[in-house]
Amino acid sequence: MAEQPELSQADYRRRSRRSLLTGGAAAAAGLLGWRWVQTQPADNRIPGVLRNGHEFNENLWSALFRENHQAASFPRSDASILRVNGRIGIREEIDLANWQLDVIGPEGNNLGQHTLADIQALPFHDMTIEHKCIEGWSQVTTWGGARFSDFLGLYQDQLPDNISHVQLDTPDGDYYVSVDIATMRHNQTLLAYQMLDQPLDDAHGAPLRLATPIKYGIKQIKRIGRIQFLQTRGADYWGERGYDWYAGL
Ligand SMILES: Nc1nc2c(c(=O)[nH]1)N[C@H]1C(S)=C(S)[C@@H](COP(=O)(O)O)O[C@H]1N2
Ligand SMILES: [Mo]
Repeated sequence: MAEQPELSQADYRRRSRRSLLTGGAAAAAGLLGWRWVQTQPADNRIPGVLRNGHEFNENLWSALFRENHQAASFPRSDASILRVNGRIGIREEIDLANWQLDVIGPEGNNLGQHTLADIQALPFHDMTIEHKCIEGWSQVTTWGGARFSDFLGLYQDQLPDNISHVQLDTPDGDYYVSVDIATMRHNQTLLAYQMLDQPLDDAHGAPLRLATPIKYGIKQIKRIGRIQFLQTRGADYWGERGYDWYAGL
């Protein structure tokens, strides 16, 4: 079979490589391999993965995600009650007695409802980690709750195996986050109902919020009312407003 007349394209690639890859993108693409970058859908000969802004971040960082990587733990004596930041979706008073968690499948189908007692029946885990806000502050605190992976276990049999994201919404739908499934499965990702061994107060997201040291605070939704398993990236309040969708640490 005759060789493809690829010379000029290879030439082009060699020459354009340096100009396309700059800064962090260069370092990360180096790790992934140029070949991988080249196999991503291209437009105008610029590999899609280098073109798509925030999507680039998500594809790239999730490809580099190390499943067993553990974020640093801190001594409990370093922990304090977090400053309150962000009240979108939690401004109205919450009726804790009537709160429930709705669980929805990828087609919008109802999969289940839970009380807080259901979540508390899952194995308890706590962690003292650093909470990082994208606005530039961080603080060490202690979270207690159930691993999302254990919660996911309740639904595994009912879900297709190509679930890629989980979307979590406040009961009023005003705040919502979409988080990649690898992060949600990580053993430091909790459905938290305690801070410093006490039940969450309203301002910190009572009765249930997300807590994970591998994402910025923007993803750590307070007062979860609804969880949906998705086969595509879902809606994300700050992602839709120009912040990094992946928001990984
Ligand atoms: N419902 C809801 N959850 C939210 C927010 C918000 O505005 N509404 N802000 C996020 C941001 S930016 C941060 S830093 C953390 C802050 O959590 P804290 O108030 O418990 O410190 O909550 C996150 N979760
Ligand atoms: Mo934040």
